[in-house]
Amino acid sequence: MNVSKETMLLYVVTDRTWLNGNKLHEQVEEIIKSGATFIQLREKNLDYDSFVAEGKEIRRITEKYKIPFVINDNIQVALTVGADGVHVGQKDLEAKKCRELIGEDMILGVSAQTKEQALLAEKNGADYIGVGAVFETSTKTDANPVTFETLKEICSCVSIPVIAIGGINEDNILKLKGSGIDGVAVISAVFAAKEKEKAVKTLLSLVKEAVL
Ligand code: TZP
Ligand code: MG
Repeated sequence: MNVSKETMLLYVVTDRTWLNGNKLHEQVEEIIKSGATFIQLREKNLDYDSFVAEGKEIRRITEKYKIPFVINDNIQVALTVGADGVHVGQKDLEAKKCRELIGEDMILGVSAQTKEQALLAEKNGADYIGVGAVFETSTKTDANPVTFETLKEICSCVSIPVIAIGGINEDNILKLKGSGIDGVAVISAVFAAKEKEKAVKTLLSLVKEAVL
């Protein structure tokens, strides 16, 4: 499935760390209403049934607002909840195998840290590439750093959309200008923010400048 470049602008990845007793799907709805263009459900510690239950709630909301919705790593959950696709990293199931399992119509996102990985992912059926960590992040402790030069190189060598991830916030997002990215993926810049609506609106207006 082709993903349109406009939907890649502000890709928000979920995290329960800062929920403070609130419901994840309610926060996701607020984030979408404020302008997020893409949602990824990323759960590292939930059991299968809870993962599916959360996935179904977020499917309902993303459907209502017509926002693409993918599941991190877990194809079984993606298929069960009727998500639009899956996102996998270099240590997860390889892109080629994922594409075989999900078919042609679902979205396949792949993380890449090098030009070679990005080209291979594109060849094997990825619809977009996530590149990072472009800045220092404490959200993913095992993230490998990716330089601006590598990000730029990846953007110029693949023809599918590229989004940057890792430590991106309103203070550094414009440093990505000129790299050729189509959007940014963020976790803490939105989920750790006290005023999520404000955070999303600010990031969305800045990313429009960063992709020019
Ligand atoms: N992959 C590379 S960095 C990262 C992931 C999932 C974490 C991004 O989180 P944050 O809070 O936006 O730095
Ligand atoms: Mg993964």
